[in-house]
Amino acid sequence: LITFMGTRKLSSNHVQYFKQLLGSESAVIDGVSKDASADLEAFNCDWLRKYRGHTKLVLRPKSTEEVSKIVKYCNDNMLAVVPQGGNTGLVGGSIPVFDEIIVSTARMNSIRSFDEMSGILVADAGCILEVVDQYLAGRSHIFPLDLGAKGSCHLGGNVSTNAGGLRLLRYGSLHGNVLGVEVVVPDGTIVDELSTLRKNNTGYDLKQLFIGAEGTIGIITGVSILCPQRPQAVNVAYLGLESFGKAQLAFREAKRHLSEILSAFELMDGISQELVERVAKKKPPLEGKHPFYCLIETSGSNKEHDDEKLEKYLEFVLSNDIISDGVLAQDETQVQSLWSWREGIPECLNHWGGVYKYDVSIPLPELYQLVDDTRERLSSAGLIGDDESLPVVGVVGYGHMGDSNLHLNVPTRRFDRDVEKELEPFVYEWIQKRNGSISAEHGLGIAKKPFIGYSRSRKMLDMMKDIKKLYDPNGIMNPYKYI
Ligand code: FAD
Ligand code: 2HG
Ligand code: ZN
Repeated sequence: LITFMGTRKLSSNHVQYFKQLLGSESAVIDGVSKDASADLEAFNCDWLRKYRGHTKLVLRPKSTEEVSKIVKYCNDNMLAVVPQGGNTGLVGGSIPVFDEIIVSTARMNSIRSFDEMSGILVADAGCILEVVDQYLAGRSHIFPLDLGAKGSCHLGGNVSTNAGGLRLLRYGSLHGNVLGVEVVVPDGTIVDELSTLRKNNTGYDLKQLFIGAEGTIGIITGVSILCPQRPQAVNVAYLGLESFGKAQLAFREAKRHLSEILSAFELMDGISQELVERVAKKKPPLEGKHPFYCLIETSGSNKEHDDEKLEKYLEFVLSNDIISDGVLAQDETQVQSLWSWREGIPECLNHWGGVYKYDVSIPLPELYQLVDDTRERLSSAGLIGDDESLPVVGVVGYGHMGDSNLHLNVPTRRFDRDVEKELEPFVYEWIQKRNGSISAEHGLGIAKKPFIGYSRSRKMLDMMKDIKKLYDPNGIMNPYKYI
């Protein structure tokens, strides 16, 4: 195997050091001195089954001090490291490219403190998002981020990817909610910036560098985050619409009628819902078929007020022909069931051989045009159809319409060179022409690294490279990714 330029190959002496350092058997998965391929498999393969690493060593530290000693040793010995959380990332960032050592945060999973007065939580990086949210639910608070992978992803992974998710529209980005981080930087130093202050304008706000850095300049070991009060009333409506133009009107009206209680506005196209129906084999929420669907969620403090506002909104959009049909969840089970038609899309699209994924920001009026143009391109190339011999199952568009963030997904029966050639650089050029972003929320990892120049200027890239060189001069932290 080839190791990173300048970094060294792992030896059994290195492994011995880590075994002594971490003590317990379960803290080291050692594929150097024996065959451990079965145990290493889950760490070497990503959620999309698209990227495959060749690590022979997974380290599972229990404390920040252990992470610090691991990283210092790696830096001193020029050993490359890949931080891994829940391994749900969609750009291959958590998978080693060659045989880098994986440092997993799975065993660092304690909640350190929670202050009910301020809503500020301090927790280890390896806490699972859903577990934390349940903990907060018992204390009348909510985690300000929610996403389909919540049952597996870790807070450290969320912060390192600056995950956006389903309620960014309401609670804002992690750049605003994260108040502090504890990070082990590549020379092994622990940077303790676990501030619990909302305001702190003393110098550069360097913690922001680690939010969305995808493990390229350090390993996040703890986070401090502001959590809102849990809403007492949650309503969900699922709407059928005849065009993307009407979906925009529905969004405009949702902001007007529901302003302060609007907590999600999600878009799903007709094919996304047909594929969920086909794969999950469940009955759709609405009777007829519609070209587009929107999911609206409201979260507020007074059920009666919220019901009234939402009913007025639905009356308005129905009587003005903005929506064709709609259904309102009557209880918590129906809330979950309606959400499953949106949250369940990525998993259902993974049902065939593979999925080409583009996670883009575009000004709202043109958001869906990219899907139409891509579909037309792949059709003209004769690559889409129900015929099993054709590679493409469909061209699907859905996403966080409230944030102008589209997920263009192309599920395929197999990863295929011809499909790839039609999609890239076509999609990236399309985005560049509209000054959009080629990675709105999933990050760069290995998948989008070569395309960063479509969304960032030369000068910005040079500044990013300077930062990487400054903090990680030996290039040991998540090499080959990002920039
Ligand atoms: P991993 O996949 O383990 O790692 C992701 C990156 O962060 C890698 O580069 C890794 O090296 C780095 N990293 C991990 N932990 C650390 C750490 N402690 N310190 C430094 N670097 C670290 N994303 C969204 O933004 N919005 C969504 O709505 C959304 N929905 C999703 C739904 C599904 C079904 C799936 C599978 C993914 C979804 N994602 C979404 C992708 C998203 O990035 C992740 O789910 C999540 O934020 C990653 O967390 P993780 O712990 O799994 O990180
Ligand atoms: C979502 O919003 C996630 O469901 C995943 O960001 C999107 O798989 C995708 O493309
Ligand atoms: Zn998303």
